[in-house]
Amino acid sequence: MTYPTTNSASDIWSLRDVYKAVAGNNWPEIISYSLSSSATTVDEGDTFTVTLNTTSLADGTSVPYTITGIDSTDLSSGSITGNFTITGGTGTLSFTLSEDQTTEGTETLTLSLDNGKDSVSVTVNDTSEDVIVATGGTVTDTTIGGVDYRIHTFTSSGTFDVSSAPAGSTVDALVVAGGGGGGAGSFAGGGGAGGFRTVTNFAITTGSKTVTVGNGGGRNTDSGIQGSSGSDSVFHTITSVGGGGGGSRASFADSGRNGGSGGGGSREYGSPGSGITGQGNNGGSGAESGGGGGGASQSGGNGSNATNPFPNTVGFGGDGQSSSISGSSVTYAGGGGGGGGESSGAGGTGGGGVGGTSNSYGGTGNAPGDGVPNTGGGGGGHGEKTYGASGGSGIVIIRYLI
Ligand SMILES: [Ca+2]
Ligand SMILES: [Ca+2]
Repeated sequence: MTYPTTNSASDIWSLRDVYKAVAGNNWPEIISYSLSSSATTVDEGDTFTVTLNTTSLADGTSVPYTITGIDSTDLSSGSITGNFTITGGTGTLSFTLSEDQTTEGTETLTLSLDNGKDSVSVTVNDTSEDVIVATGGTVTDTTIGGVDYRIHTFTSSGTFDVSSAPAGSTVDALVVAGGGGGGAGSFAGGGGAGGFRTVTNFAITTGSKTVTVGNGGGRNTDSGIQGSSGSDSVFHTITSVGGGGGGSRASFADSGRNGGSGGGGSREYGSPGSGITGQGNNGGSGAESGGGGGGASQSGGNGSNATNPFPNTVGFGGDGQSSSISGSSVTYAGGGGGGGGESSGAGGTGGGGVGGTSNSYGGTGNAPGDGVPNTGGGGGGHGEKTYGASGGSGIVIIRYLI
């Protein structure tokens, strides 16, 4: 038995020294194992490495490990079980998390040596979730009430192409058709708003879905025909009907057209166009002045019977309906105002154009206002024997959870 020489206070024997002194050349090596990770938190898709530092292990030694807390589908490279191979006392393994498009919540991955000597844990953020993947329109992401949405806004026709839709996927959608044009000639009817429809939790599957954004009814320069109706807007199986054109001056054209919302009747007691329940409302009746076009939440106002002063109360355009599908409240689908003499019908909230006035009856001959583009607002009816204003184009907005 050989005792090591001690020469200073710092040269104190360790337990190992004592053991080695007692056991001589037969003492068992004490092997240490220490695991470390290149990251403590990773996202799905990230790669990290785990290093095993050892003492007293020969090159080529295999040290088995097992990962718990995730399963094999969570890794796109690397294995749930396997071995570190030791070189110069160290073994290193690399792991990449799968972008699995599965909603799992945060997970904790723990790699443990099978010999129980050490383990290391890594937090995995659930950054690849079970969501719809789609293209089309203008895409924006927003948080509404703490919930994350992706929004596709179509201001012109296109397609909504769904490349991935997990089972049970749904979308919300707003579909607003083009507004009707106003009637032409003196004291004409306002155009009806485009049909306004919303759907929530609408089931969606993969594939290309048609999106049509209806145009507004065009400017009408012929008082012998009614204002042009707006065109329908479509999302997949959901159709909103274009707004009805306003009645024009001629007795055979003085009725408002039917539509999503109906057009207003013209002077000389033109009858109003009918709206479609669930999409809009009726226009107002014509009297001595024009009726307003119907809006999504309100019928158009009736024209006035007054002839002295002649006529200065005119049918207003019916108000539209607000939607917060985009994350902020926006009003769509207001009716166009009727045309009058001194005054004219106001456009309905939601893009309805104001009616025009006449310079023959105390007015100043103001031109009627067009429906605002991408609101589905109806155009105003004219007070003069000129033209009825155009309806506004529609819009389609689709959103879903991300
Ligand atoms: Ca995962
Ligand atoms: Ca995931």
